Amino acid sequence: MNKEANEAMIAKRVDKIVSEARVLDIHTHLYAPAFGKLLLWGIDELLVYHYLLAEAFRYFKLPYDKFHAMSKAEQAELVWDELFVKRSPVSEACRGVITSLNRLGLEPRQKDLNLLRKWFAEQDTDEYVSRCMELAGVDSLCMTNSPFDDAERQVWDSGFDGDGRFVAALRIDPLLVSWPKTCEWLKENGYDVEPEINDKTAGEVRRFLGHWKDKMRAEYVMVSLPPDFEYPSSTACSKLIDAVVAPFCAEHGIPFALMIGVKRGVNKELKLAGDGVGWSKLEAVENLCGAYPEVKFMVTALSREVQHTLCVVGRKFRNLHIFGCWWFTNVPHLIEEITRMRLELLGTSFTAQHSDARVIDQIIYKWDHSRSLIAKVLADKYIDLARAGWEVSDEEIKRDVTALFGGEFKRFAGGH
Ligand code: HDL
Ligand code: ZN
Repeated sequence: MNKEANEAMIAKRVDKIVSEARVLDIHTHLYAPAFGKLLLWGIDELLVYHYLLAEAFRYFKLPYDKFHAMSKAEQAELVWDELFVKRSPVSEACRGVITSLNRLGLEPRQKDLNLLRKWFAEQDTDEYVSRCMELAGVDSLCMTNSPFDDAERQVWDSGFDGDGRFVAALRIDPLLVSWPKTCEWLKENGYDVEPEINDKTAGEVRRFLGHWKDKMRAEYVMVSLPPDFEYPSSTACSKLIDAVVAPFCAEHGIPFALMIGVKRGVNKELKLAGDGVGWSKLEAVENLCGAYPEVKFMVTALSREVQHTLCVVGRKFRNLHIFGCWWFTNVPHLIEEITRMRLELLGTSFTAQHSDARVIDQIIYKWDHSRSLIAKVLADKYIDLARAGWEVSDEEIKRDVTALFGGEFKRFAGGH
């Protein structure tokens, strides 16, 4: 077979293997069906996703609070009109809605949303969740579980039959980024803490983490941090990492995930859609990984500009697992750029993507779009290998893709 034909064949093989690969989605905002209304799905939820609201508000003239006072169906109509009827849905979040509808067998160019609503209303929740996971090729996914969320805490306190496909992740942002306020909250919830982070307080906060880790059977602890996150520093965040989170994760052998670079509330009028990005220093990650070689750190960064630095830090510390193209980097040209950079600097020792889905139907598009990009980059790398004299087998491609789609995370988190 000549060189061109062989390389075309490699790309074809990679495409097939990647499209069929099973996924562990290691970060989402989805909930198991037992969480009831907390699990979001259907056309209105797809259209009022905060990614689309940010884009639609660029055309809206109405006051923010007037929009927020509307029903989800009314909001969805306005979003559909501005982003899908008046203009081509070329943005990643808009194209995502089209991909998901299309893969579900629905006509995306449906002018009448009520016909789509009628179809979604006829779906059985459990069956629909399974269908979305099957279409997305997602075997299991990690939720984002916050004991600070009243609605969610009620579900945990009332108890429910777990669904093995939905893995818990203990989210602790209020603890680390709003300590004085959270110290009060902990006191009101039965923990003998005080603002000074002394041994007694640290012990009580570790007890709080232990209670929720056990109740949720959480597989890792997660926090999102601002661009100016510094470690070590005199902040409560830094002191709580030292006194509470790092020793807790070391003791329980579970990873500590840091999502770095989010500027919360850049435009508070946009609510969930109002967060922005800042260039984040990564010395904090170097210092953490170096200070706690026994702790497993997972890190993703929000700004494009620091992705290369993050890869280099990953080369320095084997207790650092880099994951996903988070939020504003979850767009085709950056997924391709970041995945290529990571393969070239880290081999397959990272998790290529997570969906960050908030609406279960989204996992269909988020994984469809990412698979085709990851396949393209992987094919390039295998073709480079072939040109260097190394032909990969289908088994080896499957092994590598399994690693990138959750297998490497399992190895890293499991410690084996
Ligand atoms: O902090 C996070 O986990 C982020 O992913 C935010 O939830 C953000 O709103 C989001 O959904 N990004 O995709
Ligand atoms: Zn998220």
